[in-house]
Amino acid sequence: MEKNFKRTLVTTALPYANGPVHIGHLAGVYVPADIYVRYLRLKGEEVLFIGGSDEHGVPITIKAKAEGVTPQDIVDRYHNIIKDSFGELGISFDVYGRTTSETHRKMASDFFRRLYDKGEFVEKSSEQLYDEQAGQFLADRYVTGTCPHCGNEHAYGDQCEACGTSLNATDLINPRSAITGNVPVMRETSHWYLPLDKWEPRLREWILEEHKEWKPNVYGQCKSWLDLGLQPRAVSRDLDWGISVPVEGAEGKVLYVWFDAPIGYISNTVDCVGDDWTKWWKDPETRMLHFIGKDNIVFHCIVFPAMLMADGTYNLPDNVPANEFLNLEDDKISTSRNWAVWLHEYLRELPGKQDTLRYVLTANAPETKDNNFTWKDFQTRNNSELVAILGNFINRAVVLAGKYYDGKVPEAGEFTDFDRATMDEIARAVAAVGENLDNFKFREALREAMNVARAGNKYLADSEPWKLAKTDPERVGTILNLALQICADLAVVFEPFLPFMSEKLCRMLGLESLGWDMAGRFDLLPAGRQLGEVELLFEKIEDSTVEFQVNKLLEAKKQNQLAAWKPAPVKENVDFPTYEKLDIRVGRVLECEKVKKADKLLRFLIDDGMEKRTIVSGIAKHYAPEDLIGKEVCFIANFEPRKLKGIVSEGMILSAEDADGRLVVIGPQGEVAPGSTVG
Ligand code: B3M
Ligand code: ZN
Repeated sequence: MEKNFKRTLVTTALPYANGPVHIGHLAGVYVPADIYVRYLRLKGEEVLFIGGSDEHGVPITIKAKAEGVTPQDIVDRYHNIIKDSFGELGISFDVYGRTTSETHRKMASDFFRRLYDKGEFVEKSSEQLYDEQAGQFLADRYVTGTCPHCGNEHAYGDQCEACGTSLNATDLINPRSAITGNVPVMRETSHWYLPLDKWEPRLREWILEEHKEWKPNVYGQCKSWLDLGLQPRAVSRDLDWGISVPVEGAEGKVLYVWFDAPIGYISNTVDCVGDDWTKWWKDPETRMLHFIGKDNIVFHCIVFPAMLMADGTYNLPDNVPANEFLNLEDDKISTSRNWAVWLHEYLRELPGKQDTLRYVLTANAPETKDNNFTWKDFQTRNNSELVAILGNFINRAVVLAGKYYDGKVPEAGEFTDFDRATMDEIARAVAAVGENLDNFKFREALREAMNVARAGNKYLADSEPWKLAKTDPERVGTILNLALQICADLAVVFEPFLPFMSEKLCRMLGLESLGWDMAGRFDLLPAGRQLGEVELLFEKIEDSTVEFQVNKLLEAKKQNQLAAWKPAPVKENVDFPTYEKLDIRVGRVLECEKVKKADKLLRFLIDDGMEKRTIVSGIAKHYAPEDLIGKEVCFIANFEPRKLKGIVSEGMILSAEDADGRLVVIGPQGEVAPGSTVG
């Protein structure tokens, strides 16, 4: 529905403060939201950008238990890490709050109480999963089991991450306690339920009829949930971490984290603007957007809107531009497996490279489907796009102005058709940037912004002002004037994407403030303006940087494999005569070489005490042949000969395999004559 709005409220999912944020969070939510907000600000629109940490819920208590500290310790630690790293990446929140604040406790508690007093909840007793050893009820992530929809064996009690279905703990097949691993028992408890079924007709109308413009991935998910039929959802839990249910006799019960967390958007607004908050939440002329990842769609499109409908005085979101997931080096990002690029570590290890990360994550944004981040691609995009196109063009324009015009903006003469064609292409690309941003198409918007730089680069390369300095100085002035105007356009169009670069560029060009209406103009810099000092905008990323990062990931993978490794189970018993049949001996390696066209195989010539025998062994990946020559090895002497790559192998060399899959050849610890038997 097209409406005219006066202002926009932008919220971003509140990350659980049980760990730092990683590139998956950034690409899915925070970078696109920040780009959008910066764009609106450049357009002079009234906008409020809300972020904060989600500090309740089971993920926090599980982490606290694992570390033997309090949940408060956990959220204090991670809230600060997350907040600081967002700030350093230039995510320009107007407020970054937390759901353990007093404002929030009161806001969420009052919200519940209002709905309670209006009779919007249904109180129901039911049998819930209970861990007798831990002495507590199990809900949400305290319980894992098999998803009834897709069969994933590691589904959580609130959601299956494999198929995205939102679940109740009692839906799980073969449930297990995440605290003790025990099979839970059923125990009676009572909770308050929000009857989503009551709101289903309105939700259907509102989403399926009135918001056909939502992204297909969001609209499609909503439709399939609505088509399955909505059930009442419990909004309280038996837990000791959270906001107490404000009803007499509800001791030991807290608000369900997904009830309180979205209210966090409201309380953080209050913390930011005080009494003015109602304008942002209740004035129909305010537009509300939720930026989230795909696993949060149901809560933002169905549960939270139903809460807002039940209250009846709030606006509903106008759009929920949710993204899909980002993978890392072709593997699912995973906090528990440490398969992630953590923002706070990135900022420490690649200082000053915020814009490169913002650029790469936007260029690969998982907007319509899951996407992949690789360090190689990160390097390529930095070196051949940011350095070679954007940085190179700006640097050339400014350096040439330094060389021929003492660092001043030259006077422009008559523009030629060639100049005009460049201007037209830039005006087209700038308009396309805006249009794509309006439609939450950030990748395409970035590509078009880059096209402005491409056009500039091509303009300088084709017009070759350095060749005209002697013969046609006036033309040189025109070319450089236009090139510098294009630089000013770049400062504007890239501000939402690469704010650090844009700020430096503004300093170089003497631009004091930016507005979106400046983009695509060619009169932003007056002739005669003295340019500032030339600053380096982007640096090449060396192979060693990429190698360091890739090795770090490989190390994480190795640690995981080691942690998961278990020795193979012992095989069935054999009796002594069977054992005796095996003839194991010591041999000395006389020759050892790689087998041609077989990258795993080594050919050995072994002195077995009587004669020389050839053995082919699959350990080429683990040894350099020359390192084995002269060594004593153990081998099975009566192993049936077999042909490998055309070579007859007369035996088998023994080696051990460790958790890494590394093979280590087995030999005697002391000196032994070749041919000695082993047993
Ligand atoms: N903390 C889930 C998540 O981080 C949750 C989002 C809350 S948004 C109100 O994926
Ligand atoms: Zn599932």
